[in-house]
Amino acid sequence: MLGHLLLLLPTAVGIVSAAGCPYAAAAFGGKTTNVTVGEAYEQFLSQFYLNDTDSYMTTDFGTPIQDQYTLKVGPRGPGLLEDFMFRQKLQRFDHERVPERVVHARGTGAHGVFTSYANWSNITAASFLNEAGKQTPVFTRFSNVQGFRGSPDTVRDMHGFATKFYTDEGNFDLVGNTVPVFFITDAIQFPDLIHAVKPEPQNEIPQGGTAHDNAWDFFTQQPSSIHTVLWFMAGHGIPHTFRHVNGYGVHTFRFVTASGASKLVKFHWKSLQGVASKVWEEAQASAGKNIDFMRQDLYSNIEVGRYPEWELGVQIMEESQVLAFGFDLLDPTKIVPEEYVPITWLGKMQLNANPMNYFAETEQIGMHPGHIVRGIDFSEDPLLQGRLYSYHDTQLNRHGGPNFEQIPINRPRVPVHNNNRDGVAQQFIPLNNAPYTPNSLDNGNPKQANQTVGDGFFTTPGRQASGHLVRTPPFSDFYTQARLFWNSLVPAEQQFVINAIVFENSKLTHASVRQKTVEAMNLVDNTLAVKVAEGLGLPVPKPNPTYYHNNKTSGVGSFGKPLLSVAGMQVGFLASNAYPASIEQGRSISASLEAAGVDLIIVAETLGNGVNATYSISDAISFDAVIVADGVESLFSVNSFTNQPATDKVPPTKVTAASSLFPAGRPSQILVDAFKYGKPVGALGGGSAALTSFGISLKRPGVYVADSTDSSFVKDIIDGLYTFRFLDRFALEV
Ligand code: HDE
Repeated sequence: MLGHLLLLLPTAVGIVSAAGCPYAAAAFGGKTTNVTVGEAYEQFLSQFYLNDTDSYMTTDFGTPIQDQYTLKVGPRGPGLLEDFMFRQKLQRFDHERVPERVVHARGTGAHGVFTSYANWSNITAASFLNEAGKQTPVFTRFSNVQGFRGSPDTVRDMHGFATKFYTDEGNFDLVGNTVPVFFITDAIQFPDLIHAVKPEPQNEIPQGGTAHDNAWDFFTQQPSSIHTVLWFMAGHGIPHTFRHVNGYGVHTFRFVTASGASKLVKFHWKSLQGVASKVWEEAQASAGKNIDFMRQDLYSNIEVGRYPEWELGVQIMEESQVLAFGFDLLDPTKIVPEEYVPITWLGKMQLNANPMNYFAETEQIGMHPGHIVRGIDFSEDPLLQGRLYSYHDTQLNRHGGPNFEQIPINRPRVPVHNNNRDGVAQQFIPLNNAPYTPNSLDNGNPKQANQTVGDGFFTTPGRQASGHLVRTPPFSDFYTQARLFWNSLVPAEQQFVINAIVFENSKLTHASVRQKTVEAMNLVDNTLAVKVAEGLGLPVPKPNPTYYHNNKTSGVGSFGKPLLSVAGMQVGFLASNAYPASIEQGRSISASLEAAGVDLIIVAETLGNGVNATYSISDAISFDAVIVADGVESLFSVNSFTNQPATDKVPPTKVTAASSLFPAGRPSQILVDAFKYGKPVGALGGGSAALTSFGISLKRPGVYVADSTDSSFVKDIIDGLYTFRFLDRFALEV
C-alpha cells in the first residue's frame, strides 16, 4: 500500500503528485519562481484545454469517425440502431444543459489576480493576506438575480458580485452583492422572496424585473425588504456596467488571528473605475438594443487590456460592539455607516483574463459562502447560517453529484486529501486503502489539521452560544436606515427612486398593493410617499413620522460623484461619408482620446474609409458622449421629435438627412437621447446648429462646442466623461 493518499492531477507535462503541485509556488507569492500569477492559472487550466488543431473527429471514446451522415439501409434509409456515432452525437446534444442557477442565473465572469497590500496577520490568519505584494488567483462572477440565463443585462435588478480566491490554503469564496443590504433576515424566508420576485407562475411574466404584483405584495408585507428595495430602485438597480459596481459581503463575518483573537468585519469591494449607473430610459433601450450590454463591456475591455480593478476592504469592529451602533451587527438589512467605522483597504483585485469557454468556467463555477479558509469565520447572522446549507445543495442539483468540486474551475490550487469517496463521475484514483479516521494502516493519514497543527481552519475560540430554542424574529426597525439611505441621495437620484417606484407600481393589477406601497414609503419619507401617490393617482398620505430623522451618510448613492477612471468609455463622433472632411475631424482627435483610454467611434452612413460604425447600428446607448462633426448639420434636419425644418447652415457637400441607409431621424435620435440620458454632448463648428435646433443651449453644463479639434475641446469631453451624468437635465420635484 502506498504511504498516503495522493490526489493525482494530470498536467500538460505529465503526472504530478499532489505534494508537487506545479503551479502552487508561482501562484502563491510569486516569489519562488519567475512564473506570474496570470501564467500560473493559465498553466493550471490549460491542462484541461481541448485543442482541435490538426486533428481528426473522434467519438468520446477516441475512435476516429466521420459524423455527417447517419448509417442507413441505402441512401434513402431507414437508419440503423447500430449507428453509435449518431446515437452518441444526439445523446450528448440532448444532455448539454445543466439546470441554470435558481437565482443569479444570468451572469458573466473573468479571471484575475488579488494582491495583498500588506501583511495583515495582526487581524487575520488568512494566508492570502499575510504578505505585502502576495498574489492569489481569483475568478469573479457578476450576475443579475431575477431573470433566466438568457434575460437582458440592463433590467432593474439586484446584482451578484461573487469572487473565488484560489488561496494556498484552499478556496475562499466571497459571495456578495452590489448592494450592501438584503431583503430578509432569516434564510427560511428566501424561497418566499424568490417566488415573489421571479416571473409570476401563471404566465412567467415579467422576465428579469420586479415590476409585478407578487414582488410588491411581498415587499410591502415584509418590512425588512424596504431598505434594500430603495437601493435597487435607485441607480444600484441599473448599473452602467459591471466594471462600475461596488461589492459587499453583506453579512458580518469574523477575522481571526493565528492565536485566536477575533474581530467582526464587513467586506467591501470598491470599484477603481468609480460607481456609475444608467438612467432608466437608457437601461430600457439597452435591454432592447443590446441585451448583452454589461457582459460585452466586461469582455471587450479585458480583451483589449483595459483591466478593471477593485480594492478589497473591511470595516473592523470589536466583538463587544455587536450592539454598539443602535442596531445588531448580525442584521443583514443594516449598513455600518462609514462615519462610525471607516474601511481598511487590504488589497486590490484586477480582472485580466476572459474565460476560454463560458460553460466550462462561468456556468460551472460553484460559489459558496461555506468555502472558507483559516483566519476567516462566520457570524451568527441567521441569513448567512442558512446560506451555508443552500449553496452546496444547489450544486448537487446542478451537477448531479458531489464531485463538482473536481471540475477544473472549482478545483482548489492545492492538493485535496480526505476520506470522501466515489460518487458520480469521480475524477481521481485514490490510493489510500484505509479511507477512514482514525486508521493505523495508513499511519493515520490524512492527518487532522487545526489551529496549531497543519495550518488548519479553526472556529473562533471565543465563540459561544446559549439560549432557549425559539422561532422568533431576530431584528426590528427596518425604516430608520431606509430613511438614512433616502436622506443621503442627491435630489436627482431621489427623483429616480420615485420614478422607478411609480413605473413598477403602474404595472400592478391590484390597487390594494399600490396602496400598500404608498404606506410603506410613507414610513420612510412623506415627500417620497406623496410623489409616489400622485404618480399612481392615489390619495396623498399625511406624514407618518415614526422613523423620520435628518441624518445622512456618505457613499451610498450612485449619482453625483465623478468617476475615478474613464478607461473604456466610448465617444460617438457623428459624421457623414458624403463629407469626408467630417471623418478627418474625428480622426484628428481620436489619438488624444485614446491616450485617456477612451475610444472614438466615427459614425457615418456606411462603413469603410475610417468609419467605425453605421448610423443603422448606432444608438445613444452605445456611447458615453456624442460629438457632431462640422459640416454635417443637415443630417439632423429630419428628426423623430419635432419634424423641424433643416437648419440654416448649408453643408459644404451633399449630406442628406433622409437616407435608405438608416432609419429616418437616427442621427437626431442619437444626439437627443444622449442629451436626455445626461451624457456629455459636443459639436465642432457648424455642428452646433444641430444642438440648438433641438433647443439644447450651448451654455448648459456638459455641452461643449469648439471651432476646431484643439486640445481644450478634447479635455472638455474627457472632463465630461468623468462627470458621467449631468443631473441638471432631469426634472426634479423633490
Ligand atoms: Fe444567494 N444563492 N442566497 N445570496 N447568491 C445562490 O447558489 C441563497 C444571498 C448570491 O455567481 C444560489 O450557486 C439563500 C445573499 C450570489 O455563482 C443559491 C439565501 C447574497 C449568487 C443561493 C441567499 C447572495 C448566489 C443559486 C438566503 C449576498 C451567485 C445558485 C439565506 C450576500 C453566485 C448558486 C454565482 C447564488 C441561496 C441570499 C449572493 C440557491 C438560501 C444575502 C452572488 O444556493
